[in-house]
Amino acid sequence: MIDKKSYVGQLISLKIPTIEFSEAFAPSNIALCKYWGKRNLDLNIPSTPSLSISLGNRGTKVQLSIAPQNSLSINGKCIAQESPVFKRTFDFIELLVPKNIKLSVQSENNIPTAAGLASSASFFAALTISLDKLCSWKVSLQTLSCLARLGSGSACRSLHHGFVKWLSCDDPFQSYGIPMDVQWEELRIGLLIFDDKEKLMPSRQAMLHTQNTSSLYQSWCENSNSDFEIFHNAIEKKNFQALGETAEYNALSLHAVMLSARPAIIYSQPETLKAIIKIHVLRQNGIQVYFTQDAGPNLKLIFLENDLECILEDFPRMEVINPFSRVDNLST
Ligand code: 2P0
Repeated sequence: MIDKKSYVGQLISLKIPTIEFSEAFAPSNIALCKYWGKRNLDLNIPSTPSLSISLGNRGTKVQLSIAPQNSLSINGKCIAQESPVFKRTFDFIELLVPKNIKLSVQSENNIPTAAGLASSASFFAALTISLDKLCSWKVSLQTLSCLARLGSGSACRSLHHGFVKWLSCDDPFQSYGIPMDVQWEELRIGLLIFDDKEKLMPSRQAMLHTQNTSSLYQSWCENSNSDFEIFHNAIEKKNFQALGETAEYNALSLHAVMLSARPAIIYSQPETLKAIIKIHVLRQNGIQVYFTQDAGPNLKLIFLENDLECILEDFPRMEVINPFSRVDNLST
């Protein structure tokens, strides 16, 4: 199997930056069909296909400037050189720019960091686009998606707006985010944030632990493959019920496989379960609302614009996102 450095070498040639400053934005994405496990740890090639929805103008802006030494700030807060986030960021940058180039990286999120809201995905996607601008690689979004994937697997989906699929395959050059040509203007995502603190176990570690210790992991992979097909059809046909039911099923299966790891990984909190029960009661009362949950206690509700008022009665603090509201091209 090809190593990371040779892989990058086949995608871009390392270049001295041509400008002093660059900036780029990338949206957060929420997986409907989840990525949970890798067939290649080094290159972040997933065990199963996944499918996400990008969150329009909610995500991360990254600004890069040439500097005397490397530095990183997130939402105005300076990150210590010894921290894992700093190391992960500059390990990634050093793969993509000559070693003697030092950068100041400033990242601003308009979505809670480390709350299971995929901010590492939007960060590495925005960082990759910004590096492309700084170094004038002038490569395709497909190539940028392959590069962003090395920072964080799910980042390869944040290179695009709307619905994005990411296939699982042996060839690392074929594993990137592919946008679906579907606009679903009425679709809404509601964020229910119960806890925006750093999670107890980072996704990367939890994913590996699940894959290595759960006896249900193989079934999770089989189910994911069939869920992916159902999602694909549901989105193409705009079959909301199939989309919502499969999203809930896939998220609950993700948490079931984590519960079956040894020791178990438990991200849900009492508020999570209370909200899930409320959602089920709403559905019994004829409101078409579903949820998905990632590696954290928070829920993301999935519904259509028509039902917004009713859902807000039960969840008045829900933040509502219209994934298709705006959106410029992310191309460089
Ligand atoms: C996803 N998650 O599909 C799933 C669902 C969390 C739950 O992708 O090791 O931070 O950097 O490739 O991308 C989180 O995993 O993991 C994630 P790495 P990443 O959105």
